[in-house]
Amino acid sequence: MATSDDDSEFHDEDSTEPDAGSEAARRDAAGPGLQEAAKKRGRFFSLRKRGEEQPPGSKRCTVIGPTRSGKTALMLSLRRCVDARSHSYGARYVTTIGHTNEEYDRLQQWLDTYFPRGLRLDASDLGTCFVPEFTLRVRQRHRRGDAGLLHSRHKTRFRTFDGAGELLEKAKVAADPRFRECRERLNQELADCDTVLLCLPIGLRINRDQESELKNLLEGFIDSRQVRSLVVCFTMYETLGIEYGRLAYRELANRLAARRAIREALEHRLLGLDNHLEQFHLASGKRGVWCAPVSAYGFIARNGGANVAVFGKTEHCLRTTPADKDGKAAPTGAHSPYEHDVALTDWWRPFLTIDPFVFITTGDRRGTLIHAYDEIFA
Ligand SMILES: Nc1nc2c(ncn2[C@@H]2O[C@H](COP(=O)(O)OP(=O)(O)OP(=O)(O)O)[C@@H](O)[C@H]2O)c(=O)[nH]1
Ligand SMILES: [Mg+2]
Repeated sequence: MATSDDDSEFHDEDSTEPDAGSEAARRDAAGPGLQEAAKKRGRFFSLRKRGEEQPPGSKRCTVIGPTRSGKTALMLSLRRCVDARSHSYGARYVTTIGHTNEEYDRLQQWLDTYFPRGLRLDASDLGTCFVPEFTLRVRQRHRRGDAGLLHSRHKTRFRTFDGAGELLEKAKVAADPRFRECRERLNQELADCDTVLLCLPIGLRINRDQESELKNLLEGFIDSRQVRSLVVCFTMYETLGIEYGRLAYRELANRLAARRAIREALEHRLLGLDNHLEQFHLASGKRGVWCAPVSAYGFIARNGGANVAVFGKTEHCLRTTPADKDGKAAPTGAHSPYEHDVALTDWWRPFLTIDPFVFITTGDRRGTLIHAYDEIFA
């Protein structure tokens, strides 16, 4: 993959902007006048837990995106992406996922249900949402001859949030107390998080109501100082390679192709959002929008083709689908069925789904397909 010369732009440890904890303390000390002013600052401000400090080395990263944009599939694929080293950092960093919480483990268990179905997921229940946590360890690889040199290590505990895209539809949320509860949890996560991972399907248009609520949220992030980075994951990237057959990986796994594809998506299908993304990117030098192409399905190992079968109007499943218990191929449209383990460990290579998290951890995007927002249109 092509290289970008500028790394560590993302890291803002020397930032002069106060964090939520110190901000709250200052506000309390300054009395009601400043508190009033603070209220005007952003719609998430009042939800922020007062004085709450984030433990060092941890990140709160809320995953949002429209219905069926691949949020859950992205989270499901992280471990496999690390294990298969199908990410951009393999040559330089040893990357591992450690400690996980119960909700992350539950997510992993869903693989047992969904992998035999070729990673076709049911639509999320509006009334369920959860906060998977995991620790990402990133250690620079030792190379021969560099004994004695300092090697960088990073360890970040991620707290993420995953809920249904329909939580972005106000009318639906208003209709049921369980939905409202989930939406309140989402609001709370957004108020406390530093990074938002926004999933947008690269080849599809999104529902108008959800798009307009996303715009509202983006306006809130612009006003508030809490969200420092917005990483836009352009999901289902491999679908752009269907027409290339076995050349799909070769055509798409480079910076120029990624930049073109993201620009095309923003200019034609996600037109409603690009203005808001740009405003957030330009709002302060300390904040930024980053664009990362990802695919939970990925490309077929040793073949290069997109690992996707499309059937019906927009239904997708893995092309290399495992046989079900009776030895039959599960979903329509899939390639011939494979033994479960062969499909899982030989053919399934999610594409770069862990990259956004390694980037958030290290601030390093050399050799990746991640672009700063303004590079997309440069
Ligand atoms: N081609 C392709 N399809 C994908 C990919 N990831 C997800 N999908 C498809 O999109 C569907 C929805 O994916 P989910 O991960 O459930 O999407 P979501 O954003 O979590 O959806 P909600 O929770 O209902 O809002 C899946 O059933 C797949 O068919 C991908 O990387 N490539
Ligand atoms: Mg989901």
